[in-house]
Amino acid sequence: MTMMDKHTLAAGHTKHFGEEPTALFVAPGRVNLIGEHTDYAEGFVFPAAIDLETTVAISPRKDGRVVLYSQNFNVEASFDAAAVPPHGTGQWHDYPMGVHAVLSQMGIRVPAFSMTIAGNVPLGAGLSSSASIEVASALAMLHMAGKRLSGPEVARLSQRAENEYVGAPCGIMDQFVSACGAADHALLLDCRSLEYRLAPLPHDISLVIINSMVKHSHADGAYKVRRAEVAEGTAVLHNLRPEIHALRDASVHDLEKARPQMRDNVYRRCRHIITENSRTVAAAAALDAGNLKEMGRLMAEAHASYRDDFEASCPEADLLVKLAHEHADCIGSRLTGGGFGGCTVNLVPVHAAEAFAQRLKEGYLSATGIQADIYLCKAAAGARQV
Ligand code: GAF
Repeated sequence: MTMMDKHTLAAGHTKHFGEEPTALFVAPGRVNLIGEHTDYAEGFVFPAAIDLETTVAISPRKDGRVVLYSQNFNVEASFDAAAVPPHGTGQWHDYPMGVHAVLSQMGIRVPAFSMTIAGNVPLGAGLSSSASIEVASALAMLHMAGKRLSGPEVARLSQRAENEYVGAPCGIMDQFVSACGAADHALLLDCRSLEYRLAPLPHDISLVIINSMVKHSHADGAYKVRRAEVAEGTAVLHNLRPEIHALRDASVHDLEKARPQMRDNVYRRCRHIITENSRTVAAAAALDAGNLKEMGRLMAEAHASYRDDFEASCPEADLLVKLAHEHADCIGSRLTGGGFGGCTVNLVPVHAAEAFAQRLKEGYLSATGIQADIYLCKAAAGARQV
């Protein structure tokens, strides 16, 4: 967060509530380099936090209310702190209120407060705007309650808010990297043990994120259907070999043996996840070894698997990846995030990033009539007080 943003947020809070904030927090969005839909299957993911973020300002109140103000939308929502609605209502404030509800289930009482939320993570673009709102609000509310939790604990409670309150059945990846990411690093996370390690990203590589402008939503059908298909396939494999509890315990060989007992689409969803887990671990190793060519190859393979086996891409994202691969400076390109729209992530040398983005923007516009938004990002630090 720049000093300027910090002052703008604090000034906006003071203007709206007539009280200066007592603390400010920031939580980043994320881009996933590889490892898609593997998190809820207890597999591996390799995302990075990015320098698009949600910022939150907070101050105490004396009237027993929780009042939330969205600076982006210039709207306010107000609740009795002792009687928070038990479920989300499909509105913007579900994310912070979900965090409030989960904290209270955890026995953490948050005294009444005013909160201003602002941010520049594009909504519904697959860059985890919701996770960044949850994580930033969680830090602010914990501060208000005088409690400290670890990054992984903040991630867990934020995921619970999204699953149980918002009603979106996401895994842990987005909240985890928003809470625990580090500047100039990607994060390899084992979603079973929640053990993780940071992998340095080369300084001369830019994360070029291109928004297809096709909107996606986690709470809608397709993501849930994929989760159900993965659960169905896992159950078949478990029947065959009881030591298989999640797809990371299965090999492609196991899957071939189980194939006659699986619906074809379920078989292909499982094949995506089993192979994606191997690619994700291999991609982190390739980056460690400085082998960008191998990293790019794995990203291309991951995109093809996401498109053909998992069927979670869309023609617009496929076109963006194809245009990227035609460019000499492209190291790797794939659709990132939950799928069915959103953004592609492209690894491009810093010196070529602007020209690469411009070329893709033009090619995409002439083929689809759509103006893509471009974000030239860096891997950023995880959530923190500022
Ligand atoms: C969304 C979800 F929120 C994540 O948990 C993850 O499953 C991702 O889609 C797909 O990899 O971002």
